[in-house]
Amino acid sequence: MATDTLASPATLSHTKTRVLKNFIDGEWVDSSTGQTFEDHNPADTRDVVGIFQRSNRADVNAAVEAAKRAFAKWRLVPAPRRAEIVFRAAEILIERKEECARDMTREMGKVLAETRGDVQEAIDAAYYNAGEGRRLFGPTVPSEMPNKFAMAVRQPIGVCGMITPWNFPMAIASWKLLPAVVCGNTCVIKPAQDTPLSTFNLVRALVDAGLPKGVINIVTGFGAEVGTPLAEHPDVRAISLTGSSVVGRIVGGIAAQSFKHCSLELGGKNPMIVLDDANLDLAIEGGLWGAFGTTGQRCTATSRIIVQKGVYREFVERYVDRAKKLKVGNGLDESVQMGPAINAKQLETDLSYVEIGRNEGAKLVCGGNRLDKGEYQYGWFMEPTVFTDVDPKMRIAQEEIFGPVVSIISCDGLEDAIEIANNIEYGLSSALYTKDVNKAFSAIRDLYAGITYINAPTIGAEVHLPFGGTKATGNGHREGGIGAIDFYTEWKSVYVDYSDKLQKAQIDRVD
Ligand code: UN1
Repeated sequence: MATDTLASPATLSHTKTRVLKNFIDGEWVDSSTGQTFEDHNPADTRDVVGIFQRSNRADVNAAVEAAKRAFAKWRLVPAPRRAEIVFRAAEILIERKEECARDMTREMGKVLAETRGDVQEAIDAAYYNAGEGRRLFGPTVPSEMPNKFAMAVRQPIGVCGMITPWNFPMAIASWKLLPAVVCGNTCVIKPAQDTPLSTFNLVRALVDAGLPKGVINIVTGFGAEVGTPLAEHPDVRAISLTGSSVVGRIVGGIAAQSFKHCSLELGGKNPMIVLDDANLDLAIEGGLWGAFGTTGQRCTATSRIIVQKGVYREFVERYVDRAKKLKVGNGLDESVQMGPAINAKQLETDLSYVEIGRNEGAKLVCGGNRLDKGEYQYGWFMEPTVFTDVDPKMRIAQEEIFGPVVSIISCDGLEDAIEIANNIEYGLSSALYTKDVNKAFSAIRDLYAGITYINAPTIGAEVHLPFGGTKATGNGHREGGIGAIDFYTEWKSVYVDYSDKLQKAQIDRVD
């Protein structure tokens, strides 16, 4: 088994087992524990995609130390120069898009078209943030005083810790790392243990583009052993997590102890409303993509479809008919439409909700079973699953499942639909299908969520608009676009008095 180094950047292979060490201060280093863990292909668990370091607090400390040293120099590199490295990384990722996508399908399971999209999202984020290197705008305002200049500049925060999920292994890492480094911060990232390889592929592109040592460090391992020490470390000044609301509560609590900047992107239970006047073909197409794309493993996945009574029956009939025909399998096969669950535990959760839904009295009209025969025998597959006649209060309509299980709920009209949509713990994404512009704009105003789509499903956010949600979906920060720049910088207000005398603000008024 070959151990990867930066000297062999372009030799991604799709059959070998990669052995990857931690990446600290530009060097590949073993974990201080001497232990490793395996990353398995969820479509075929016999395939070991990689062997990674099972790290602990000592490794986190070493990485934070390296990031701290690197920060002393990196913060002084002009932002446009920092951004040029990110721009070059985008060009490198374009060249490596196909191999990165194949690596990602192998470690994460989603179909190739989607992993190409995930890599593309990192490319988009790189171009966007590279552009920000020449902006990083701050206000310059007139002073109340004569001969005095007033402005505010953005300054980097220092060492930032990132904890990323497995469902968008490269895109979400890019949402965090790229604005952070363009703003002049240095980073320690802990990728999800199910999908670390894609983070290495992203960081490899940045290093090949010229990123200096210590600016981004990777420490692999498990939440309690790596994530917690990272969130606790006093020299980590900002922490950004994408994960479950349960983990968010823990990380947020830890971060508060040392007054870290803390950005939490957490769960969702995203509604798609279909009104009587909707283009049903479009709504069915969108509902299938929203619910079963990425095997339902998006925080933005469409997990509740709220359909007005007049079209309910037709929608259900046609939707279920299509859902039954979706081709499930290994995402490396281009004809497959839905891949496996990420791991045994997630599949178990998905199947447990099938039971919960049944027991609650919802009607199981499609799927519900594990697929484990023939081509499926070595993977974590299940059928696309649809419940109808779901009461909005049922657990299957309230709790995030993160799998291919969708609940269809009927409603009387827009007002009723919005009430159902909002009556939930989360507020990430939402969608409405209608041809009525008045209804569309009312829903844009009244759906209490961070994202609303009109005539498109709940997934498909672009990198230059804010991404995040309300209520238990987060703590008010937004990723993407300028929100990320806000998170990774601190304001410094600057007053330059060139009057040559003491001018007392609010007191020496010029009338
Ligand atoms: C997620 O839902 O976990 O908006 C991230 C989307 C993707 C990102 C999703 N661009 O569907």
